[in-house]
Amino acid sequence: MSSAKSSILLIYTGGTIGMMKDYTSGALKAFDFSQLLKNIPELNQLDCTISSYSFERPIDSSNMNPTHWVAISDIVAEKYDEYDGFVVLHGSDTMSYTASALSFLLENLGKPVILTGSQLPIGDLRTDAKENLITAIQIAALKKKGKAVIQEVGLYFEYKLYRGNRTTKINAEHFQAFASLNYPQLIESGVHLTVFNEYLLPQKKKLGLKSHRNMDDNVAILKIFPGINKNVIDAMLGTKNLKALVLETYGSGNAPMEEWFLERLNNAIINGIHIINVTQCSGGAVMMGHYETSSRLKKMQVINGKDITTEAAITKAMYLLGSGVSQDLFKTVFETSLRGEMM
Ligand code: ASN
Repeated sequence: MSSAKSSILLIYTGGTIGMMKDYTSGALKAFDFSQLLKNIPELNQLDCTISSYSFERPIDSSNMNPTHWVAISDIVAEKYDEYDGFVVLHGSDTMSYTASALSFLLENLGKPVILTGSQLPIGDLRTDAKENLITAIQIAALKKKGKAVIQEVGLYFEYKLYRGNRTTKINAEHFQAFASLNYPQLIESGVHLTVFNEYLLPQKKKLGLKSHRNMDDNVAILKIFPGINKNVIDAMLGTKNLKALVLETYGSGNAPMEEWFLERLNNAIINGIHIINVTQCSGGAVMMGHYETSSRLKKMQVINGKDITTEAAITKAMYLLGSGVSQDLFKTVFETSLRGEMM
């Protein structure tokens, strides 16, 4: 850490982390965020200054949508020069989607934006909120030779910092609620914080932050299953204004070889719908052409999602469509890693 204290902005959006138990009634209620330091005196021991900003109406993350993502990104962009790092408190349910979306919206990010939350409310005796919050702040405050150690969107949960756009929520019960199956952790919190420098996104040189504001929601996700029928495919591909479809396929990107299925996908592509092949496995990558069951997909110009998560794929599609990338370039740009989201 450099000698100058880091200044951190906590952005509170809602989720379980921000709730306190009212011990008289036993009910969970939203926590008054202006009282944060009073309720968590441990924060005073951190070697940084902490300010907070709260959504006017904190939400359960199931209610998150692209408008909220842009709102969070706007706050970071607006306050970018004032703070050394940002911690976003967020419900865990859709945290991986928000982390992925923010990674695309915040281009050339040179400071940490760390999302965290908890499985139990901050006021619960056995809460995981305090450790997650305190360590997320410490990580956001980390500096080396005056420069931020983390210069990307991260997600901190249960002793691990992950690249945000590589994560997925894997458990609704365990404190270890997230996994990053296709990319190693960036930091592990034990007695010390161990930073795995080789896995961090490279330090930004002189490029300034470029924040984006457009996400196009004319997208969909379709998880295929044995027995999927024509009506389902037709309904999905016939969705009004559909521009991109994330197709969750089997294993390394495989799908049924039935003619009616392939023909429908091919027609959709000819009609300008981008189809992105991602695997429905939790880990591993799409390898189109590896099996016969994916060769036709490759030939008809289905986009290779490689090892991207579904969360990153859908938000990347929204971002690219919103950024106005041309129809011809969409496939090439999608298949390129923009923020370390894919191999
Ligand atoms: N439903 C909550 C949310 O995502 C779950 C949590 O935060 N643990 O907002």
